[in-house]
Amino acid sequence: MIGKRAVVGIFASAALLSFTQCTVPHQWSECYPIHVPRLKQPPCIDGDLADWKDVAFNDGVWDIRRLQHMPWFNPSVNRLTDHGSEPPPEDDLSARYYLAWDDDFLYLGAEVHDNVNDIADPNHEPKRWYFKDAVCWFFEAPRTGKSKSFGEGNHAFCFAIDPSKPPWGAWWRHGDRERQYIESPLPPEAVIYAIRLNPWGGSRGDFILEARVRMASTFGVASAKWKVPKIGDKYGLEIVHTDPDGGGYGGHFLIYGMGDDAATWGTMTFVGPIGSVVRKPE
Ligand SMILES: [Ca+2]
Ligand SMILES: [Ca+2]
Ligand SMILES: [Ca+2]
Repeated sequence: MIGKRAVVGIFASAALLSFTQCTVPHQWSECYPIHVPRLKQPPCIDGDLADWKDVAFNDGVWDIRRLQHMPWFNPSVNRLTDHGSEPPPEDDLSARYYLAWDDDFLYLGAEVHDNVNDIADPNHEPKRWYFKDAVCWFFEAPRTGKSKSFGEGNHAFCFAIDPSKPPWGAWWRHGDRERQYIESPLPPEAVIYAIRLNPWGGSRGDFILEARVRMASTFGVASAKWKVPKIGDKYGLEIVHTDPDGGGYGGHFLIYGMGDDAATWGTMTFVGPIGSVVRKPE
């Protein structure tokens, strides 16, 4: 017979195990499920997410206050820069990120409140998206969970928030069998994207980013083993959002992961279409 003390002990152990899994690097991804819906209709890439955001993955607003409570939070990496005339941290940067898919494309979206649009980089190089305002989605395609810094199967699709769309504006970092890092613009056949600055009329730093990336032209080119995803497949996911706001090496949000090690990233699952949130009639 199991006594009351033993039952309490079992529940305490289960709670401790669950708590541990949710807080230890490399083990938290199951605690933060990312279910990415398939779209029934391809959206128009025009800088307005209204045609798909209600049926995409979105887990609410991210700002530094929320990030502080995440198990992957590292204050030396997840940080915003104070130039002396900054608004409160939550007004320095906050964003919603959207993700969806179909047989051909990943659809990426962001609605961002930022106080300053900053794409001026005194030491500009095409690959230095992380010295500018930029949103970057890191994928491990497919998910292996093996610890490594970066390499085959890892892809980052990075968008500098420059509405003039320079040749380096949509960037692709990836690895293959021989090379850990390959840095190049996303090929024109692989990407369409749109940026709208100040979409709500409140700040010239606010923006909407809408993009689609062709999987066969990126994942499929880098690895002969890659296959078109199907419902139930899993990829690794991390979002890196950089916000220098006039400084040198600026601020970052790292979401679902701790950097270039794919084993620290979240796990996204490809799921079927979802419906919009239904509000209760009055
Ligand atoms: Ca649209
Ligand atoms: Ca900012
Ligand atoms: Ca900014």
